[in-house]
Amino acid sequence: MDFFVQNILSKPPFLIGLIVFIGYLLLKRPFYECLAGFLKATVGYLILTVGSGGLITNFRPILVGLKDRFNLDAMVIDPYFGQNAVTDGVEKMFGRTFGDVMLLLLIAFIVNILLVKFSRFTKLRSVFTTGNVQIQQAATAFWILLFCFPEFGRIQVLVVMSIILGLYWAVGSNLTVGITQELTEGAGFAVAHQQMFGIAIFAKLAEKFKSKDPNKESKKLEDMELPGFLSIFNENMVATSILMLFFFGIILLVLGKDYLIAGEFMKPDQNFFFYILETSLNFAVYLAILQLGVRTFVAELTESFQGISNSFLPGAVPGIDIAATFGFGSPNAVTVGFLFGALGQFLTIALLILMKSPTIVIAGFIPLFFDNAAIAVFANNRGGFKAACIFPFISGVIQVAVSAIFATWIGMSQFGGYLGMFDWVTVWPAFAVAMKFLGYIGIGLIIIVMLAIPQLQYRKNPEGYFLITEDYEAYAAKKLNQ
Ligand code: ASC
Repeated sequence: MDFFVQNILSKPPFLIGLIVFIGYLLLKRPFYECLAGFLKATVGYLILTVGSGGLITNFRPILVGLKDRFNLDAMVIDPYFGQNAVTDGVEKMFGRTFGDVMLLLLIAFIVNILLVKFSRFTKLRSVFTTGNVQIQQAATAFWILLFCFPEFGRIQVLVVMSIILGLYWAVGSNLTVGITQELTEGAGFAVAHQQMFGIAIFAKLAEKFKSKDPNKESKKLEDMELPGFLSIFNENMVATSILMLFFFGIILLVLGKDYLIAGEFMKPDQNFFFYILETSLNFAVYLAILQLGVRTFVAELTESFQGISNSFLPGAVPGIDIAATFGFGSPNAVTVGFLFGALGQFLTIALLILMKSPTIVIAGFIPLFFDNAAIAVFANNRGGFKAACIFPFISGVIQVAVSAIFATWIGMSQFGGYLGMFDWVTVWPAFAVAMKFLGYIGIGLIIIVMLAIPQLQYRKNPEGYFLITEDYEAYAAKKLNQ
């Protein structure tokens, strides 16, 4: 069990590879094709993680550098900082450690598969495969639970966490099935990450930006043809490079050459201008790698998963990393979302400082980029350009403001970090309030609301609900005929 969880369940590239392998076996493909599918899926996913990991390791220290540079006593909002804060603080605050993460992951995976197996009743269609983020989420949920129920013993913690986290994973990723199928035109996956409620809500709100007049489509980013010299922004790689040069250029200038050399970001004999140029352009490099990874594995996953959905999980799709959506829709939406998210976050941080908030927040790269870029991708797809600017901005404000308030309330801020991703500044604080003030009734309420969400989704569109995963073309044709 430990072996399976350590090496496969918590390592999405291998889990997805295994799923592809089994899918092809079930489709009765020859063994060498199954093997080739496994390799392409795993290598593709590993390429994606080179892209997203490269972005994270290159740009996170730069943002966090602002904290040291100005000697701020601040909390970083980032899943890894959040996890460290839990590890460090949970013992001091509650005198406890959480050793059951791997067990929890296994229970969650089995429960998730069962919930999807009985989709006739549960209306759940997605299996969460992103174990690396489940580990971070389990850590934060453990803290929240102990904050609400300090008297809980090991078994109680495990039971309540399995139920609430398991429901969050299953219901959250199920919420993204429809919008992701529409974005990818039936690629056959959903999102399993940390902003599932966020993208579902913003995609819904983005519809308000649609023009009522069917002849006047709301402009999407990919439809915009900028004139004159601005036309260079039509090309994604150029647009990303210029905008990031501007964005990180300013931050690196603010940090200053001396700080960067002292912090070993930059070599003493390096030219400052070329250092800024290279660092900023690396953003476009890693984004291109990420998109190559998506292209490599998604086709394999789409095809092979039919083996699984034809036989024992009808109507199901795998839930995968949010970064996979960055290979679809407008590539410029990713950049636009990041920048407007940053605007929202930085303005709110400035407000915290001005208002002398007891907790100051430092922007972390992961919430800044992966949440807000995704929100823009989905908002652009549903509502066009304006939605892709406004919603990431709002998200940025919420990420900072609620993290500051919530992490202070539950006592995590003093340990330097909070997860900070969109669902963890909206859905989970709401869970915490319900459990802290209503106790067991709060737990009951959470369960009822979560179970009701897929039922309500189903009721809104009983004919299309499973058709969208089983036969996307038939679904799209039906929708066009309406
Ligand atoms: C996260 C997290 C990561 C990234 C990655 C994005 O939340 O912990 O490592 O986002 O999953 O591709």
